Amino acid sequence: MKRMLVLVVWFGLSTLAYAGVTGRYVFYNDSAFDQYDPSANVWDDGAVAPDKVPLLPGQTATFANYTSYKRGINGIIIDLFGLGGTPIDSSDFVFRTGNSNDPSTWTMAAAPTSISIRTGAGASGEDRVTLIWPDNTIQDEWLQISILNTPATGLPAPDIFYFGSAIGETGNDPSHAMVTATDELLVINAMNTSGGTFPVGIDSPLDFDRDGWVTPLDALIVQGILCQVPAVSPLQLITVPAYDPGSDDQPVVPAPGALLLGLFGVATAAGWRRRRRAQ
Ligand SMILES: [Ca+2]
Ligand SMILES: [Ca+2]
Ligand SMILES: [Ca+2]
Repeated sequence: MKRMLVLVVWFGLSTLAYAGVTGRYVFYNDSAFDQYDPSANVWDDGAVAPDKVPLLPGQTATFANYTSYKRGINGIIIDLFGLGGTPIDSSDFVFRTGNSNDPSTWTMAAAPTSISIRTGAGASGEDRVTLIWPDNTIQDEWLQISILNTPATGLPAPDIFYFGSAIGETGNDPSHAMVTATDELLVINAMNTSGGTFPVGIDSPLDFDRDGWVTPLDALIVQGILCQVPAVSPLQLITVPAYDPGSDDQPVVPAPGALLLGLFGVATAAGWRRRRRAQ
């Protein structure tokens, strides 16, 4: 009985790690919104794509999960709390790239060239981790990011999310992410309607070089994709695997259940000790 109680306490407390991921963002590194600064620093915050959200386990991709940036995916920002105190490096992550529904078959991606932490710089004061890849090393495919449960991250279990890249895609058809002449026409027609080039915000679906303007250069980016030989394979609107408690490649387990279990274990152990003393 005593051993069982100890086990319950240990299991409950071991899952009580006070750490978690509160933000997962893609940003346009070295864009106009980043002051054209290729390094990781506070400017990156202004280049976070406000209209993009991570694809999470069990979900099917939409235009909200991939970017059209001409440099591909070159910057990811993660907000975490409860970091373990040791430096985070590439061994705290697994990166895979692919374009199918089965990420276990994807290719291991190159580690970021830069992993940096800004303490307290997260959206609500968490620590902000910035990952930077060279331009166009991850493009026209999906990037899976697994933040591992290591002493450095402090996470109780891995956290997994995805962002995609489809350079030159306007998201004009929700049923696919194919870059076609229609995407180029949308840019040209918008300029014709405005009487020429015009300024846009960071969430414009027509500003592929993210210079803050819709110009003929954006139309040329689409044309470049259409003319590539061999042809660029379109990004697939994938459905990624759901949470699987049998795998160690999983998102963070919910804390409330662990908390209750831990408290239950502590209370039961205390009661057991009281009964022992009374005997
Ligand atoms: Ca930057
Ligand atoms: Ca399209
Ligand atoms: Ca532009």
